[in-house]
Amino acid sequence: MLSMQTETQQLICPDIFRGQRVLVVGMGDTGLSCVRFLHARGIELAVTDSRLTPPGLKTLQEEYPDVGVFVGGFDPQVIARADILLLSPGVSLKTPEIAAAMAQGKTVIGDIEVFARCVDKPIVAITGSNGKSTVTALVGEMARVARKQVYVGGNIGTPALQLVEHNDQAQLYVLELSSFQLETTNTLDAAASVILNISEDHMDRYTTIDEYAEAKARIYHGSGVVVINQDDAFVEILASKLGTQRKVLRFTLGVPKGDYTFGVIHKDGRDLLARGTQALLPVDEIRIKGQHNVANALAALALGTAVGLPMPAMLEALREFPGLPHRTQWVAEQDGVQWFNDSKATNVGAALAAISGLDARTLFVILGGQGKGQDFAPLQEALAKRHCHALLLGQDADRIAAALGDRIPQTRVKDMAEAVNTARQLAQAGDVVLLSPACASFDMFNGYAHRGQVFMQLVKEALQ
Ligand code: UMA
Ligand code: ADP
Repeated sequence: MLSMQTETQQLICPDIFRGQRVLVVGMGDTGLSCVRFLHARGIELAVTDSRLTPPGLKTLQEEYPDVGVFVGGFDPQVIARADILLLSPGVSLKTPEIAAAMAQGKTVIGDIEVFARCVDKPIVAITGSNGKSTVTALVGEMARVARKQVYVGGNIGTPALQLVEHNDQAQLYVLELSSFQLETTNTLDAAASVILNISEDHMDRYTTIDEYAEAKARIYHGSGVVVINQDDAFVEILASKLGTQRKVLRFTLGVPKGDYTFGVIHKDGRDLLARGTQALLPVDEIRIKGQHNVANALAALALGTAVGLPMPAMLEALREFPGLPHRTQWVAEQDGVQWFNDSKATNVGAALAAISGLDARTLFVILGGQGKGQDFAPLQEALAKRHCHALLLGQDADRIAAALGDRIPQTRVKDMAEAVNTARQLAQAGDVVLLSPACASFDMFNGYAHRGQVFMQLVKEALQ
């Protein structure tokens, strides 16, 4: 009986790429999800990765021994045999072999484009330099509280194509989209979309911040509701190019003007989230803390409203959502010193949010790692406004030291253990120790989560 059901179960978009040969480029999580998707539909495919031993290689060879695998570089002859290149987000369109394939007229798309062509349920799409995962998880939570069958994925972790087989029961998809994913997406028509903010990131992949912003602006393609951060001039400029036909909802940390704007109003000495003049929820009842999270909450309310989620369910989710790990996550308190893990702050904009958002007598901030070509000068400005001490580590410690200059007290440390021990010795009651590196972690760790876990473990040991 069960097998009969499986046999008769309809695959979504069974005929996509019928008769065409697809080369999956990249053998990470996205690449594997693409192989699974294509293989289930009987599409002729092969896989390539520039790395010699990409993470998905073993699984691929075990689960799909019939699929051709080409590692250690992109072979033009392998590319020549394909009609379509299904590109993983970690591979830039500027990679010479990929650019050459495009110049020859080959179709180059990403997994989100395939997703967009397949599913027929509303999509909430979220991008921005910072806050994407928080807002994605929050909108997902709001939908769950509203008892919607919701599927959450994309850059937040679960590759989007892993969600498509649920399309029959799905009532809503919530996707976090990176600029990398948006570069290869052409026909997405999200029911609601947002660019949360734009600040420098990935400047090792983009020539200018405008190029990076243009990639993000692709999220607004289509006819759905556009959610705009009124406090971000860059986002306003991008949205102004959309024409006057689109439905727009806005959010601001200021007082909202009109029913189409979410913001903060002040009543009886309290700050309240509001839609226009209508008060919704006291800010201090939102469980995730900091001004940046107030902005995230407002963005989530606007997105949820755009897809018809009931307000009481959305507010309940705001009261309950505890936040995601490694985002300004409270770790410990001892001798009056608070320790926070903000390892997910992989760019300057994110670190600024945590640095400005935490009260402390002296703020000890651990910075450093791979700077991705960013300008670190804004860190000096933010740190100079408060009593602080920077602990610098990793590949770009020298560049950060130069940007902080003599104005900011600083100590160079060789690794995270030394950073934690130094902070332990220097910090006194009323101080805060914050890991908010403003950098990627791959010079010393397997990723931001690994960096955060190592930090939390070291803090635990140091406080014993
Ligand atoms: N790589 C190569 N050669 C290849 C393919 C990849 O060197 O042929 C490198 C990439 O440069 C990158 C790494 O391998 O450094 C991983 O790339 P990938 O495309 O295989 O990544 P996936 O494992 O498929 O994971 C991707 C996202 N990663 C990137 O975009 C780098 C994941 O976001 C996402 O969760 C996943 O798809 C599912 O959608 C992670 C991320 O770091 C969290 N994203 C960046 C960010 O948030 O800043 C954009
Ligand atoms: P993303 O998925 O875009 O990296 P996250 O929600 O994972 O965003 O948060 C990453 C870091 O960015 C957090 O640790 C926090 O310091 C910072 N952050 C979160 N939301 C915002 C925001 N709205 N504006 C600026 N910084 C933010």
